[in-house]
Amino acid sequence: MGQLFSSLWATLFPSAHTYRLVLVGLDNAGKTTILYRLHLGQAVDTHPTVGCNVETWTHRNLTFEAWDLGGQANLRPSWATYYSGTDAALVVVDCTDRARIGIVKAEVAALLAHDHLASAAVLILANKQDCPGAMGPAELTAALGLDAVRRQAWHVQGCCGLSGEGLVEGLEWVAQQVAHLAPAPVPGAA
Ligand code: G3D
Repeated sequence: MGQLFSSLWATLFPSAHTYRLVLVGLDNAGKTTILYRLHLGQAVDTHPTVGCNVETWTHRNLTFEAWDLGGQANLRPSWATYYSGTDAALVVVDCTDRARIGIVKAEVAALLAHDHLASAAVLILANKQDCPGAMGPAELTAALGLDAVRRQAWHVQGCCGLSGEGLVEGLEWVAQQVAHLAPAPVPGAA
């Protein structure tokens, strides 16, 4: 899987552009597990911001900023700093955590309403699909009310952070959405 991701990054995200991705979700959603599974290496920076830690991961021409969405509305203004210039937002959801799905819905609604994310692609990673009773992508789509979302391109991808299943498919969708950002190669250029 590690080898797969190493070669995949270069194909999916051409180096002519620096891609900025944010990865968010409630605590315990599986963000850290997924970042390690993607073989991005160690976090290069951790900066405490008001009420939470923002971790930065870089790999080639990709930058990931990752943090917990805590359900505290007073923290949201500080996230604007990190949303600025974002090409894609990846939201990790623990699909076994039905008790907090209302909080996830409110957080996703706030994220989608953010002006700095108006043109970002939004990938919802429906994580922990290996667990019995986990919400599947269709159930999660309904629970988050995504069918009403028109402003952004969005996609719900079932995945398992532990095995990596579904992550390639999710990233392929992101890559398709942001493909227009890399300048087209000049014909005949070396
Ligand atoms: P976070 O970074 O979003 O807070 P973590 O979440 O990546 O720390 O993951 C929280 C817990 O969920 C971890 O378990 C991790 O192993 C588990 N987890 C992450 N993804 C999956 C998955 O797809 N399936 C299953 N079954 N578990 C997953 P621990 O026990 O270490 O707290």
